[in-house]
Amino acid sequence: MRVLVTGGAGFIGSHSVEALLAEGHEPVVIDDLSTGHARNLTPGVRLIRASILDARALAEAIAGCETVLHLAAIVSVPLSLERPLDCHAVNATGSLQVLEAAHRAGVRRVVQASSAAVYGEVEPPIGEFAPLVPLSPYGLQKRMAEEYGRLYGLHHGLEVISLRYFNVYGPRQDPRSPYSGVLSRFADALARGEPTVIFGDGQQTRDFVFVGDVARANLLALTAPGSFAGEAFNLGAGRAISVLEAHAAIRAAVARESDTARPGGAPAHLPLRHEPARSGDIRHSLARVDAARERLGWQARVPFGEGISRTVHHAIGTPVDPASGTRD
Ligand code: UD2
Repeated sequence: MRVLVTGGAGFIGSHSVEALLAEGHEPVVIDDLSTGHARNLTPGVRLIRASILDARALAEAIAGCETVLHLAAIVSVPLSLERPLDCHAVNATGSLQVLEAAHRAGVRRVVQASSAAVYGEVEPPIGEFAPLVPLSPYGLQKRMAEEYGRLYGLHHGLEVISLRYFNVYGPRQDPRSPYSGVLSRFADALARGEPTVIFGDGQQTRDFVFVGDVARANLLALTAPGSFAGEAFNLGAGRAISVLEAHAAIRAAVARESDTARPGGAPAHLPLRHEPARSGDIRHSLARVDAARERLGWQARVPFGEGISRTVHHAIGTPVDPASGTRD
């Protein structure tokens, strides 16, 4: 199956491209490389370097594709508050462009990345039928994309499945932006022996799901037999972990890993600072994951400890790019 992967050179995208290749599919990637990297892609994968807002490039990329995995987005809650128009353009209008291009190209199914942010502050565990009252432009934009997807099903027979990711982590998540996922920031800083910051008391919890599990869910959603038009599924591990617990797990993994890499070389001093809680942060987030298990046959497999080891291994093993200061 030929699959267009928007944002395919990014964090979740590149893992999804690998999962598609491993099953013998043919991914085609459109990515403007705003946060992704061409080096994330397996050599030989076709990359069209363009934004999803470029209708002509999108039409060219989508031609001949049976399905679309739409991941391209500006993925940040705080950034969507600072730059709502830019984020709206990519996350809402861009998603609409992808749906329109898919409809015109006769695509059968679109699987699109949504987010736990569509729920806002809801009593966990959060099921798919919880009220959708997003607290940020980002959550609203993802919700709009879901709703557009439902309408394309209703009016054009395009099957659109929305996957509501919870907190995805793992190798290749960019750690160097202030908006990066907390675990990539901790792994990168602790691997360098740099200070880490916990916003608030650290007792806030998240449902951390490993990127390999998310890539497998994307693949299942693209290929599952049956009809799922307009449906949305939570993707989480179904376990609440506090930021403090995660910090301790990463610190331990860094000490273990540094010792293996350089015996006796574990950083001696790993300072931890507390700062005031980030405005707009939700306190607790935990997914109910029964729907994905029952309908798609998916559940997270990688235990948190193992996911952390792989993330830390990558952070320690990847040289820092001297030009950008970023890791692979
Ligand atoms: C995640 C997603 C976001 C959206 C949202 C849905 C990421 C990067 N963001 O936002 O796109 O889907 O979930 O609810 O996956 N923190 C620290 N120290 C740091 C960085 C963060 O203590 O250096 C805290 C932060 O204040 C928050 C928690 O860690 O309480 C998680 O922060 P995050 O930015 O990784 O993810 P979140 O849950 O805000």
